Amino acid sequence: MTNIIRNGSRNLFQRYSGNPIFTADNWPYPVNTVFNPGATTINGETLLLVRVEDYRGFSHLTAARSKDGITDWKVDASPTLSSSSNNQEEKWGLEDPRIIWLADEKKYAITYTSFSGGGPQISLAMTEDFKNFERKGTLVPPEDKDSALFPKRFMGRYILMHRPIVKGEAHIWMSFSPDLIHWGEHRILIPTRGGLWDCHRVGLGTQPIETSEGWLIIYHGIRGTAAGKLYRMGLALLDLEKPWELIKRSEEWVMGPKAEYEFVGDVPGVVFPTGAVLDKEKNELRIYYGAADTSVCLATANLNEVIDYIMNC
Ligand code: BMA
Repeated sequence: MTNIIRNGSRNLFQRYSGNPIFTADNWPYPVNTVFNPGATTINGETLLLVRVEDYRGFSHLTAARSKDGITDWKVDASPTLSSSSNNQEEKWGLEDPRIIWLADEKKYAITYTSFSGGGPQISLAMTEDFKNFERKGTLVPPEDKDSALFPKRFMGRYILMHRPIVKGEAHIWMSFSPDLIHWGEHRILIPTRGGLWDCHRVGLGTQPIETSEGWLIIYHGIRGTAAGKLYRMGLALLDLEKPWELIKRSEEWVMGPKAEYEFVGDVPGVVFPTGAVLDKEKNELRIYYGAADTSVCLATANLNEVIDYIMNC
């Protein structure tokens, strides 16, 4: 395979030269794969909550910490958050977490896919330290995936972005709640687009990122091909005060599978962004993503260039 990697639209995102940052081979205990991590910062460090698939095919979440978010990771020696056998809601494991800091509650909120016998659904856990977790149960029932809360309330309401499957269609939806328990006012925010690279399915990628121009949304779009599905990354911008208003959406994908590690693995052709950290000093956006459902990778971008691109595309 060639060493030349095209980065996608305008080379906005650069792959880290040390990718993948995690594989099953450098994990502290035996596992099948590690991928699709949630990301945040805590005590001045970057924390990834990595989805880890065991040899039964069930997933759990394990924390990895690093000072610079790139090197010298310390991974918990055993699973950090896993399903208990008597929890029907999480019977087949926990997947694809997204993390936000809820300043009002002074807690991190982790939304994740809990796999119940009835299918994938969205659950919430709160934590202050990524050691002790308070489970809040299911927010929305199957079939649903790819969710994150916004880090603040809007007109007193929490907002959840998520991706239910309704009549076979897979669009990104938004729902509202006064208390994180009762959800309503469900609406489609980012639909699939016929003919384009995101025609088959779309789903939220990383947690929403607050910028001066609006909430930056990084999402994945899927197109079926003769060789299987391609999972690529696109951008959207939501109004800062009224995030239910879509300001912009990129027509092109901004990163798609090109590197060998994005094509060789359990599910080839997958770039699946799930975590973002903004380095405000460098104005650098670090995106953590799952590659081919097999490894954890990193791509970086200059935030100004990303905003410029989305505002003018
Ligand atoms: C999605 C999710 C992700 C996975 C992706 C590609 O539906 O299940 O966890 O990375 O498919 O297989």
